[in-house]
Amino acid sequence: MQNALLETHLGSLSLTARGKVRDIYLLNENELLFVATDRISAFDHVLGSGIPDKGRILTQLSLFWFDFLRDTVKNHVLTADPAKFPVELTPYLDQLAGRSMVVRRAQMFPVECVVRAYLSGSGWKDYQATGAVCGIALPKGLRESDRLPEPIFTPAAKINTGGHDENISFEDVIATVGRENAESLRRLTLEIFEKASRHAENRGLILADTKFEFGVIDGEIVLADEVLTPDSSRYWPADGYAPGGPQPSFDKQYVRDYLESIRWNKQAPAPALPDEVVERTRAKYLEAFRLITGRSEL
Ligand code: Q0Z
Repeated sequence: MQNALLETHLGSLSLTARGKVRDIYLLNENELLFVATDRISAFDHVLGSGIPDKGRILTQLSLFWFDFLRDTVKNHVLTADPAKFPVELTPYLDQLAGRSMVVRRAQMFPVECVVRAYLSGSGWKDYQATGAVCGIALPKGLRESDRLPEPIFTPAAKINTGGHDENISFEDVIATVGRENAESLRRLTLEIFEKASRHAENRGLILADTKFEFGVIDGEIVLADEVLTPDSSRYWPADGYAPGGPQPSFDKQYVRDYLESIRWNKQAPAPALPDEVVERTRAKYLEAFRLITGRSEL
């Protein structure tokens, strides 16, 4: 097995954004390099160990979904073929191959386009407090992880540096991006989700919710960032789905169980993971990749 890649080092290229697990570099005025590292987060912290191949697996999953959705929405991908990367990247192709894409720089909407088909996470919290999620009233008597009558658009505002995104109403989205964009973002989010969740269901996976990020390139709305990965989505195994409580995470359950077992206080520094937890978690990411793409090789 390869070692995990925890940090990228791309010489003089300038880092535009560093997320918990992804790094974005500026290539030129119109192009960015989007890199998925092998870092893994849990309980809002990046852990001391990475998961070998996680970045490659998630990048190949995003590419699968961009292609799956190509007739529904334009996207930001220019190429994921290292042979077509700009020459400045040649010294770093070993680090980058399989885990990175050259993407078109978009004017990003400052709205997280979340869609939920099941009641979980902050949606469940909001529902318990108010009977609604993002101002959308829901039937009474729903339990945690229940399926909703239909998928709902539950946007969130990005909070910089660490903080959780804040659920906002559709009226708030309109105030931020204008009515026409807000309606386009909602329509695209629900249409993409419908296609993807049907595919997931056919493969034995429940897509409980996911988050899309859109931007504008040449006046057109494009799907950007990562798409429908386990990091941006809640996938649950359909087998064993049992509403009335939280569902086990498809990918991170061994990690969470380990962190609970050692009674980590969820304050930095986050612990490293034992080899067995790393290996089992890697196997779950590979299983998700195989189920979704039907391919067994990256
Ligand atoms: C996405 C993010 C990440 C930290 C900027 N095509 C694009 N054009 C312009 N900006 C972005 C994209 Cl994808 C963009 N993010 C979110 C991703 C690390 C933050 F990998 N920030």
